[in-house]
Amino acid sequence: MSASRNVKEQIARLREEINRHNHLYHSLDEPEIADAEFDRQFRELKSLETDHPELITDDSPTQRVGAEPLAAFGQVVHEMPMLSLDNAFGEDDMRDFDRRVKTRLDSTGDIEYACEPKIDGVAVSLLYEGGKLIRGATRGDGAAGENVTLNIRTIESVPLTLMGDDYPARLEVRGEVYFARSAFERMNREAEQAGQKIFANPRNASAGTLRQLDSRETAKRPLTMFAYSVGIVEGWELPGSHAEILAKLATWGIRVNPLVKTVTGVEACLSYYDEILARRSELDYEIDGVVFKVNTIRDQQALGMLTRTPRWAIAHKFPAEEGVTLLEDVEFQVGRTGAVTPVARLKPVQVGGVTISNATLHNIDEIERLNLMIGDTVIIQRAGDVIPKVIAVVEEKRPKIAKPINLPRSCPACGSEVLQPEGEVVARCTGGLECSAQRKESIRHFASRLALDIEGLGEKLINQLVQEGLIANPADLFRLTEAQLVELERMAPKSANNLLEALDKSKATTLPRFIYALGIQEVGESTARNLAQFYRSIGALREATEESLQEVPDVGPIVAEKVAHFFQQEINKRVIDELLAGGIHWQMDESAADPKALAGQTYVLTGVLSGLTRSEAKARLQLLGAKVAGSVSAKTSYVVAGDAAGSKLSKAQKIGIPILTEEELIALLEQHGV
Ligand code: D41
Repeated sequence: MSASRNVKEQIARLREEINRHNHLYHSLDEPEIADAEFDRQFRELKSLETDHPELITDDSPTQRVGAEPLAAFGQVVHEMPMLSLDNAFGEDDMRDFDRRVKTRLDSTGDIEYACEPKIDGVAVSLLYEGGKLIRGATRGDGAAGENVTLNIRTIESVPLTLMGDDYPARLEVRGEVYFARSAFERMNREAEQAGQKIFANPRNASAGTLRQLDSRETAKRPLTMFAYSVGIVEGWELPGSHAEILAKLATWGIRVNPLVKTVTGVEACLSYYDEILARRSELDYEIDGVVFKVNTIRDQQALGMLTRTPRWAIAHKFPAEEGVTLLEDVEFQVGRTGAVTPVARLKPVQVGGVTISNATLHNIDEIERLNLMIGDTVIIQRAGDVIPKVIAVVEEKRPKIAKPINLPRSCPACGSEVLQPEGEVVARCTGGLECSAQRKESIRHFASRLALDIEGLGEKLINQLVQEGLIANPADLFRLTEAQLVELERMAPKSANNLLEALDKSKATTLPRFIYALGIQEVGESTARNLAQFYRSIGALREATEESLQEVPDVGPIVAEKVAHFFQQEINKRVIDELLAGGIHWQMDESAADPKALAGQTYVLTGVLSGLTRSEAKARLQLLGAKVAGSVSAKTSYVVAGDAAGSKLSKAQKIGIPILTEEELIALLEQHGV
């Protein structure tokens, strides 16, 4: 039966290719092929398997979609207990730890340590037999955890089959499953829009997702994992050091954190800690410290363990970025689309070196969930540079005079009715463009950096212009005169002229920016770009039906409805006509983005980008045929350096790779129409 042998071979070849590209993409962050090519291979495999279901195996990459829901998880008793980590809360603790290690090892020389970021996720154990993933379990209490195999199998960075041919007959990989911050935020945004439950933080989200009884749900959520050690190992002699074990795991396709490093002596550990702390906000995952492990396995064995923690490892924790303070008041702010958002006014408190006096409360449901009252003592959390949030109430400290918090019935800006549609979490002011808050916010959005980028037109000035009745919508901006402007308080003729010039300059824009600037509900920057690519003119977009809109990539029925509705409103039609008549224009190269424009070039993104997310920058570069790699080498064409760029930037400078700023990158992308 040569035909069937042929099919078998074809399936085997496709599986191997798909596994290899999965690994390149998810573990190494260095894709070799475009997503579309990957999807093509995947579809081909799927269709062969549909025609030959007898050839489907458990470890086929098509089998990550989840299975029938379980009634409950089984228990897994860990053959070797999963230990926990002792903590160090400062340099003194770290020096004590190092001293204890040296004394026990009877060593006078500096100790070699393997250093790793401490991922704030969920610890798991993966068991491979004959190179096949046969079981995944949570750590649980260290002695026994839950059998979450079906959920683990959906994680694309976890190989179902190990790569290479020198893996042990039995191998237990231990690691931390987590949510990338970007993926977490996207998921919560989508959940919020769909009126579903949102997670408080990525850690809760990963724990909740791993404990989903319906693995088909888990499959929809992008969990990932970094390995941090091994448990059971049979049929393989361990190498001499922890770092070598991790390096070996990586060769079998297991994802290992690229920031793992070996250093000598406790002072170098402290420098590593400082380095990782400084880079904390640029990482796409949450960490709560760094872990140091005596690198030599023989030394680890000599040191042994206490009841639950090894003597050879320690977690050096970052200072908590949480604070306790009083909730003095809650104000309701009205956004561009009328969303009424509660904001906590706090008694100012220092958290991680920053004074916090406001925190977001998201929506009224969040207030209910927290059971929050004015006058409460609250715990607030500051994560990186995002807006701080209230995470809990200290209910024992609630004063008798604490006041309940109610959604206002009327808009604090315009007095129109505030409505919260059944089943939605967002309450909205019904005043539309009659509402001064919505007007101000929509003009502020129109002028913002990623929209028309009108220099010098900030919040204060917009408030002044709206208050004075000089503008009510974006089109009015372009009718402002010098005579009107100089009448304003604190406006010298020079600044008036600067503003008029900036307005003039902003008229030359791009179609995606213009669409984004309109501030249509649910239309962010990337949707605006998709709409522009699809319709190529504002005229065509204005005429688009809901049906046609749903053919645009990433546009579903909800977004289509909002877009169509927006262009039906008389006021919006008028404003757009006036903007175009007022001289707003752009050039649209007739051809779509050239997928080969940057072919053969490799980009490395580093540091914090502010105007676009990393994944977006990556996607847009890839649309033009560029590769985006995770580390700098002689093959790198350009390094894009955001704020606080670190070692990748210095390496690029050292080997003479050209550096682009974020602005230069955006200009490059726009020049090529993506
Ligand atoms: O990143 C982590 N969360 C992490 C956790 C890490 N990088 N290394 C770890 N190493 C260990 C030992 C030393 C016991 C092998 C760990 C953990 N344990 C751990 N995670 C949860 C409990 C213990």
